[in-house]
Amino acid sequence: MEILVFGAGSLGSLVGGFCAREHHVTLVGRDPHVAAIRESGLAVEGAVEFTTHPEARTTVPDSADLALVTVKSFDTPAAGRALADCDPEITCSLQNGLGNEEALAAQLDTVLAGTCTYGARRPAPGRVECTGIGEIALGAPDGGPSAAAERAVKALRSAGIDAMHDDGMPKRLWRKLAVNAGINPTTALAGVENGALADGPLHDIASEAAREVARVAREQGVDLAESEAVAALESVVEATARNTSSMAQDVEAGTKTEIDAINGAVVDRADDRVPVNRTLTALVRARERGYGS
Ligand code: KPL
Repeated sequence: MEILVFGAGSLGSLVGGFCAREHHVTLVGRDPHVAAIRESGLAVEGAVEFTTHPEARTTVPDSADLALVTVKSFDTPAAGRALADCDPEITCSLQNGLGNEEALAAQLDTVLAGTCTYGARRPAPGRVECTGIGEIALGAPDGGPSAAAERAVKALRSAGIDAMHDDGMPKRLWRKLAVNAGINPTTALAGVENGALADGPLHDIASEAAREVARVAREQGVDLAESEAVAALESVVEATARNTSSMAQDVEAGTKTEIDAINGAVVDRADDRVPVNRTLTALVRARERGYGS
């Protein structure tokens, strides 16, 4: 299969690295990572160790059977426009936040929703570290059976990725949103690793943010209990205790965060009924405005 990974950050590089063991993979990203892969291949380290040689480019190729989108949520509309040129048969979002599938579907035909719990870090150009083996779940964004998801899952599994087709993606996406809405801004504002949310006031803030997300999910017709959202958050905090969340990394690096697609998306749907998400959104946006000052 011709697989295109759009976004050669840590997750895109890891998934692309796995896929390149079985398929023809094009990894679209930025230099110096892309140049280093062209020069010496992509070294996958950590929980699995191998070197692969995906095609690495800064622009999209002419065609692809399956496109995996791994860019930050604020780059999704641009990803959709760039991918429209190569018109992939199936496009799958493996991103944080709400609204990515809609943004891609504005430009592309068959778009799937996806979640990924593999952990990854990019220590240097040309290298990616697998910090935790997880799973990828794919399915139709509105739920229900999907032949495209079956096909994509088969391709990922043949490359050694633990992948599954979920016909209940809306609930899975909202549960993931609850986890990210609790962990990401709280760790980013406090400047701590995920494990610091195991107890105490930071746990209480993150759990309340997750509870609010569950309430909004139910208003949108998705049956997510508050207890389930908090249990999911606590289990991710435990499993990723030594990780620095993506938003904490962004704030530390002074780069744009995904606050709009995570907590901001919850606020957009419920406003004053989600005071914790509203406060976290305002605080992270204020931090972003203060970069460089
Ligand atoms: O998805 C994540 C992120 O950092 O964006 C979690 C699950 C919180 C792991 O760090």
